[in-house]
Amino acid sequence: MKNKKLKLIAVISAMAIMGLAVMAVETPLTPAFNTQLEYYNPATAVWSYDFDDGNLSDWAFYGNQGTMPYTEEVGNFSAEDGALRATGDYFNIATVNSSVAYGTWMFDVDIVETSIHEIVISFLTVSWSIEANGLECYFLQAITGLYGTSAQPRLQVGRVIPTSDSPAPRSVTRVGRYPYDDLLGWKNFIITRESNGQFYIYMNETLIIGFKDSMYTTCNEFLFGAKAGPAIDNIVVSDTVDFDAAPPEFDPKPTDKVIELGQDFRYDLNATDFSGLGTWALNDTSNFAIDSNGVITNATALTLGSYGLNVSVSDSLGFTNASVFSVTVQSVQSTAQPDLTLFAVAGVSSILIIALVVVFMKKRR
Ligand SMILES: [Ca+2]
Ligand SMILES: [Ca+2]
Repeated sequence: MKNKKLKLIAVISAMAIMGLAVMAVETPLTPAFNTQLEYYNPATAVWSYDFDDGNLSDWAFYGNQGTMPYTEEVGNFSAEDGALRATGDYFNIATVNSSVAYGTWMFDVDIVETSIHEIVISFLTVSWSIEANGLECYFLQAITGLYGTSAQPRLQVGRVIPTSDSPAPRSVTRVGRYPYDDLLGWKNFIITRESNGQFYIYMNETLIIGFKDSMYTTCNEFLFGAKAGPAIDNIVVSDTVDFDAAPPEFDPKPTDKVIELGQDFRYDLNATDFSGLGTWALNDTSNFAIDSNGVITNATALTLGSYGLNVSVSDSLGFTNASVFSVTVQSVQSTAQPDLTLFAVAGVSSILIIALVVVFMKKRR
């Protein structure tokens, strides 16, 4: 467990994987962003285990195998080396009571390759069953080999919801994935969840995945599952967010705007961040200005054309997020108006037809 202030240097390399859920298909892997920080605020743990006394009496062990619905087998774990290590022949599942649904989950995992290439930590489990191995949960999954259609070692995060499907009564939504070639060995994980549902997952204090989900608001169990080999240790769970290395989130994301020539431009942007917002900035300060509340206005009379704006916002720790959008200034005439010409033509045509009909009828008399 880390109980000292982390001192690291920050680099943000790219922004990705925030927000939208991706259904459980093998989509191309997208590098997430690497962020590090100097911010860790240790809290009082709600529960913790370092397994150094070898006592596993609070934990329950299960095992399963095959394809869904899984059959129940004997699961086995040992704490002989001071960590909770899976030792049984089948897929071993260890569970312990946990009521934390918002806050911080910290743990170390010894990532060891197994025949099924998968380690699961259902850190927020509402309910689960042997047959489905997780029914209602948020999970972190370490993939060490061929899994689905990809053998790329990776970390995946997602949500499981129950369904009426058979024989697999659950639906898995992977909300984020992070390719990582050097995945084997002991790795430190920190997961935080804010009251608005925002999750961040860090590996070795580097932000790897973020997503927002509010389906599950309670928790009953913490679950660790693997075939023989992998272990978990130094689990510390608190009900406060103790770690932040994430940049602000735009809320909502800026969108393209259109104004008419001669109009003033005003756009009030918003962003949220657990540690509080720092400063706003714009690329084009000759034509636009942005104030400390994220309100963008024109700094000069805007001429016809399109302006590409890059707006950035930092948090109080210096982590920055940016977004790109455009402001288009169009002439007043180009705004959509009802086409009066067409009505005029239609009107003239109607009069002509009526006139012809009248003439025709007169001739028949
Ligand atoms: Ca230990
Ligand atoms: Ca932050």
